[in-house]
Amino acid sequence: MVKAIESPAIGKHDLSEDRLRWMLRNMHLQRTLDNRGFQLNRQGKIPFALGSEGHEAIHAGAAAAFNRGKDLLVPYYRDLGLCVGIGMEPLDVLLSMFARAADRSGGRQFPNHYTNKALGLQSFSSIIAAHVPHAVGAAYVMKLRKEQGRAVLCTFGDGSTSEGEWHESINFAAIHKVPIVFLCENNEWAISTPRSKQMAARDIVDKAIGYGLPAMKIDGMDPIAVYLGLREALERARNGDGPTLVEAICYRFLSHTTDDDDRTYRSREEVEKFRPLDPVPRFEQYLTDNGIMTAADIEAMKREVLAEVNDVTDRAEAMPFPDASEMYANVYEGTHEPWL
Ligand SMILES: Cc1ncc(C[n+]2csc(CCOP(=O)(O)OP(=O)(O)O)c2C)c(N)n1
Ligand SMILES: [Mg+2]
Repeated sequence: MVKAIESPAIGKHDLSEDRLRWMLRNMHLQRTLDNRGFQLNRQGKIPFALGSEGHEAIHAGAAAAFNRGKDLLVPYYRDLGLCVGIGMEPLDVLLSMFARAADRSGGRQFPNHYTNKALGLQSFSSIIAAHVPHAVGAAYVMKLRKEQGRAVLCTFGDGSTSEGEWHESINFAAIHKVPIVFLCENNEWAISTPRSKQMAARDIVDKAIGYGLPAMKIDGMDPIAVYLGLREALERARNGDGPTLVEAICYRFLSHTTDDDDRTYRSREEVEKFRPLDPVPRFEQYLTDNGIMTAADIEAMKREVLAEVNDVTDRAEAMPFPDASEMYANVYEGTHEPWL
């Protein structure tokens, strides 16, 4: 089954007005935190930052469909908004950027590589698609233990679907019908490699057909469409009906990271062509058109988000770095607890 959800999915959802406002706040929080990372990098205060501008609707919609306290999230580095959306504190984002000792990885993990066991947010690596077999393994454990009502949500970019590990994982998950949803955040680029140089298939959902996996392609610039698609796919997994591949179409508006300059490989015209699809103003328009928020409400929300981000920036910056004596703690020795 390959299917598309019409977008915008407006009027066909069960989300309360409070939940819709929460989604917009999540999107603003993500963008504000992203901007803060780029600012701090340019000020020379942090070595590296990564933006997810253009992915906000995917993150808000997926977070709304995620079942906190039950589901497991195995994300990738561009998922700041999704991690915050399932409950990660903005302070943790800044502690990761500043590499402070109070960071959950002790200030030693790469920025944007979050973890939080209590939230079911599994640590992952930068190696493209290396986390996908881990996610499938976790879902296999859920199946072996006959745990109903739980699922794994595993995300990755379009480029990751060219990796051997991705194909092996999808194949295994489909054969064993493990409770997992594979969410591809298709932003057209893998650093400087456009999708046309990454794969000959027209759509990423096409790859599911060869593995006998249900798939759906959705508008990743519309948080409601993402919520509806993910809710359906996660429910299927939680009910024991196996995995689904969801392809969410979005666009990467910024350079890959602060170490990259996208002007060297793509035109400004291309970036501007996608601007009208920017999920943040598009969703604001929906909320004001439907009388859910006024322009003044949105301005107040943005000010409140900025004040929170300013506060956690100051707090994180004031905290100490890890002590050098901690360098090898939990690397070659130390406590180890299983995840599930
Ligand atoms: C196995 C492997 N090869 C190459 C890299 C270098 N690399 C880091 S991010 C990236 C692009 C991945 O693109 P995509 O999966 O589309 O995710 P996006 O960054 O676009 O969200 C590459 C090639 C890597 N980290 N791991
Ligand atoms: Mg990509």
